[in-house]
Amino acid sequence: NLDLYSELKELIPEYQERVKKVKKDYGTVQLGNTTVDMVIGGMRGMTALLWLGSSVDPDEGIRFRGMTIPDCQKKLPAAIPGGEPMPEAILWLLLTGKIPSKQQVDSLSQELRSRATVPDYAFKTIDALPVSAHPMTQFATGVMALQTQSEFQKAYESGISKSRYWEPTYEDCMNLIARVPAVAAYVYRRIYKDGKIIPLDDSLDYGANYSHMLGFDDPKMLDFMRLYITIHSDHEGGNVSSHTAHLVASPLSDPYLAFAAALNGLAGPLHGLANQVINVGTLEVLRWIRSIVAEFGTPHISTDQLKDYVYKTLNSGQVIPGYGHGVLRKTDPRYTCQREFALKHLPDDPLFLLVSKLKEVVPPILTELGKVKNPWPNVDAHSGVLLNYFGLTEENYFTVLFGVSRSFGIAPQVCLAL
Ligand code: FCX
Repeated sequence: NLDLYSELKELIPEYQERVKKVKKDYGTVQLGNTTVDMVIGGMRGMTALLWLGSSVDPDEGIRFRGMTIPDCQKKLPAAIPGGEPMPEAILWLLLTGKIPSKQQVDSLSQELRSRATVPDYAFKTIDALPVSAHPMTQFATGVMALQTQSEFQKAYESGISKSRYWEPTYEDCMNLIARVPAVAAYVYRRIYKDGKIIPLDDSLDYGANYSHMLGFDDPKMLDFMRLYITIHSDHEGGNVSSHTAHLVASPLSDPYLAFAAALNGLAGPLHGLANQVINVGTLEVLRWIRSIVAEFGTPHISTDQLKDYVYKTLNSGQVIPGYGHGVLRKTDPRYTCQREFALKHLPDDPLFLLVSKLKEVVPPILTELGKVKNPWPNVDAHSGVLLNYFGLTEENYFTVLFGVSRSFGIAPQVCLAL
């Protein structure tokens, strides 16, 4: 099938049968013991959700439908020869479990463009907020305004059968995914570029268009945006944003409501003991790196100076941003692929060199503390510096990029929910 809907129309009834059978045959099988730590840790380490799109192994990191990030980079279609996987391809993979062809991805690209028109009142709703409102507040408000277009809500009111819930849910997911970049770009341009809006370009794919609407047309940035959206799309179900979407969708709140709720989780301050992944770390990392440069007046800092700064941060009672993880116990593969991207495209960037040096300096110091379960870098240790290199320097906006990406990971949960 060239289009995703036809593909799903074949797959979903089979999937629904399979889950029913698993429930019938294995419904009483125990999956583990619940400990006090797990409960206090916010279900940490507890097998508690059916999560189809992705899984996170403590040592290996993320797999999307069984595929590692390097697998995705090798096997998923790219927009340019040797380029990064396209977000359209990860969406196809997340929903179907199959690797799409370039033709299928191009047709999905076109379909998303055809659904991308945002009603004017969504922009006006954002305009009702002060420009000083946090970008995530403006973004979530725009998403709530889009909710008025929910197909699921209409279909439910007209009495659709349960086995067909997925169809209007799919419509909502596709419209939502198609429209969020324009809403997110509007927020960026409104806050940082005097409201000068850049319209969607009909010749560009999803990731490239988002970058273009933000105002960044460097071909390397377009490809970085494709990679960024792909690797941030999903991270199993225990993290705040994914978990929130799953929870809010469970009483049949439509995908817009579920996604807006997820964004509000994503926008929260640093996670305490409760959970594993939200992206506020990115913002902290870039600020921290800038503070190092400000302290020494240059990004070219000796290893000893850097060690001193790391100790100074720890001694002032702060964590080292971009290091550690609630689940992972090795270097985050989302960090590694961004490092490889930087090595290929900006090997001499001073802030990238500083990030590389930190990777040598920080883990031994965190290990020395004796309590940090994972001294290695996570996804957030890198993305801010790459975005900064391409000119997207407004760190308050970074969580919105993560939010756009997370709309992808939510789709399989809500479309395939029973
Ligand atoms: N720097 C200093 N101390 C750290 C640390 C770090 N980077 N990471 C963990 N620790 C400390 C904890 O604060 C805790 O100390 P305490 O017992 O005195 O409270 C101890 O080590 C044990 O914590 P641990 O079990 O290893 O880690 P948690 O699961 O509790 O927390 C996070 C995981 C990610 C919250 C933690 O490692 C951290 O704060 N990291 C820095 C912030 C960051 O990078 N956030 C981004 C996370 C994520 F990858 C993402 O957004 O995707």
